[in-house]
Parts: sequence; structure tokens; C-alpha cells
Amino acid sequence: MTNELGRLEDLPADYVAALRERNLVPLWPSLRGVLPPRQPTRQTRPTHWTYADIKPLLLKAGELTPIEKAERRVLVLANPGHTLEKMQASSAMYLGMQLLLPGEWAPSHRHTPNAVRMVVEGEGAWTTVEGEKCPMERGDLILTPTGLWHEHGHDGADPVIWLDVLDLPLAYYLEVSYHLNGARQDTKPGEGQRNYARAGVVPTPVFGRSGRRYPLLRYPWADARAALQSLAANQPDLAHVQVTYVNPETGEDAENILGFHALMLRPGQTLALPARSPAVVYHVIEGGARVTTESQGFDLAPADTCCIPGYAATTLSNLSDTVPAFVFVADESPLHRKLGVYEVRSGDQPSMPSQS
Ligand code: 1HN
Repeated sequence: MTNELGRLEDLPADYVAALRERNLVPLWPSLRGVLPPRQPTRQTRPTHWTYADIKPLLLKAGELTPIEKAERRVLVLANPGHTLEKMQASSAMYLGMQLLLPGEWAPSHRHTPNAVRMVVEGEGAWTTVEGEKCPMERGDLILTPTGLWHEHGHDGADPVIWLDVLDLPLAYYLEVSYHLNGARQDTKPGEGQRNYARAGVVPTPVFGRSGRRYPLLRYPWADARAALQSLAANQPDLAHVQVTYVNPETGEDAENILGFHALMLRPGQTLALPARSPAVVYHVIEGGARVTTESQGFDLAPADTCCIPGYAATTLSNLSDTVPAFVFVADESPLHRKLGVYEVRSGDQPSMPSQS
């Protein structure tokens, strides 16, 4: 169906007014807008945020706004395609860079959106999640899933900065976003990390399993990095050297809505990724990477972050010929799979999910 549909202007003004007075709207003038041919309309624009830009402005926020006046001292990485006021990186993803200064405490709360933190810089901070005190070291991924109490503290000497990734825009859109404040948590040492210390071996179900939805809360960078290097060394022809952060008891995605991965680009490697339905965030942990889509290319330095809309074929290139690049990837794939709209395209051919 490519025929032109009737426009609102084609209708008598008094008819449109009569509809509007009764909270009624004709569909056909807007049908192509909400259901465009072949490819969805995306407000998400390819956007690059450099750490060189963010860091001084975030440190300035540390001077301007005490933690008591901020609760969470964050500069939001807002996608201009959604308008900055919406504070979204994509339709479902929120990104923020958070600063905690030595001695500061970001009080305990819990909320409906799911969050993770990817530690960018600094030592001595911790996040306590449901009483489990998780040290924050560079490259660590720490989960604070929906409903779990969490607070941040800092016993070190220098500022600590991390990247927050939340499904806040989705929760807000669904009108389910709210929080509860709590008292400082009593802490116990990292239970999850002692139980799930090695991949491939997990406590036996009848004896040792927690049965918790989130048995592992901290994924140390040293382990993810070692897994990537081992994978790359063992499979020299493997192009997509990537690991996914999962629930070690079930193998399912670590959280319900957003997916989290760590990717290694070999020295000099260029990796062509097909167009997929979810929007994707790339954040460089180590090294440098060029991220290119049809319309744009970004050179990412360490701690730089970019967002690429869904349905956009993307090429990732290591900027170095001598050292690997390590990239943290967050995407909307668990959500898309649950909704049944997950799609990988070859060329620009739609591959809409169907019955067959
Ligand atoms: C939140 O709870 C944190 O706990 C950071 O560090 C950023 C943005 C929106 C809503 C909740 C945190 C957040 C947030």
C-alpha cells in the first residue's frame, strides 16, 4: 500500500472540531506517521559524548553542588534527537556520568527502573546492594536491578566517576517509575562474588543455589577482560569477540530489559555489524575505537560513550594496530526479544518476525 492517505486538511474544520471536542481523532491522516513503511521512525540520533568534555564539567558540579543537594551527582548524556529535557540516550536507555567525592555518601534508595554502573575512574568507592558491599574498580559492572536497595560511598582519596545505564525512559513511559528512600544498609561482604567466582562452575542447585533473581551483583573487569583475551587467543578467526553479562545460575541476561556485553577488538580489527532493531550504547573501557554508521562516524577515546539508533548497520574499528580495544556495550536486546520485535537485517531487508 503506497497510496496517499487523506489529510487532516481534507476534512471539514467543523467535523475535526466535533471529533476533538469528544476526544476523538481520525487515524488515516496520522497512520503513516505511526506505522511507516519498512523502517521505524527513530528519534534516537547517533550521538558521541567525550570524556574530555564530561570530566571537567562533572568535577565542576562537585564544586557547585554538594551531594546533599544532589543525592546523585550526575550529568545526563542526553540524546538531542529526543530533546535534552527528556534525558534519554535512546527510547529505552538512560545514560549518566556520576561523580562521588572522597567521604561522600549517596543515600540508600530503591526504585522501579533497573540500573547498572560501569566504573570509569578512581579507587575506593563502593556500592552496597541489598547489604552486599561491592567495591568499585575501573571496568567493573555492578547491577542495581529493579527494587533492590542501593547506596554509594567513597573511602578513597580521589574523585570516583562511573557510567550509569538505566531503563528509566521505558519505566517512565510505562508510568511505573518511582523510588523509596531507606536507611543506611548494614553490610556483609560480597556473597555473590564468592559463590560465583568462576565461569562454568556454579553451586549445585540442591545445596548451594541462592534461587535469587540476581545472584551476582558485581562483575569484575579483570574477569571479563581475561575471558575476552582467552576467547580471542583460542579462536583466532572469531570476529565477534564478545561476552554477555548473565545470571550465572540461569544463563539469562543479567537484567530484564537492557543487555550488557564486553567486546574486544583485536589490534587493527574492523568489525561490521548488521542492522539490528535495538539501539546500542558503546563505551570504551580501554583503547580506542571508531564507531561508524551510514550517516556518521565517531572516534572514541577511553571513557568516551556513543549511542547508535536501532536498525542502523554499524562498523567498529580498533584505532590501534598494536593493542586491543575493550568496549562495554549496552543495548535493548532483552526488551526487544521479550516484545518479539528483535530483528537482525541483512542488507536493508526487513526481517520482520513472523509465524514461520
Ligand atoms: C539512581 O538511582 C542512580 O543510584 C543514578 O546511583 C542515576 C538516575 C535516575 C534515577 C535513579 C544511583 C539515577 C538513579
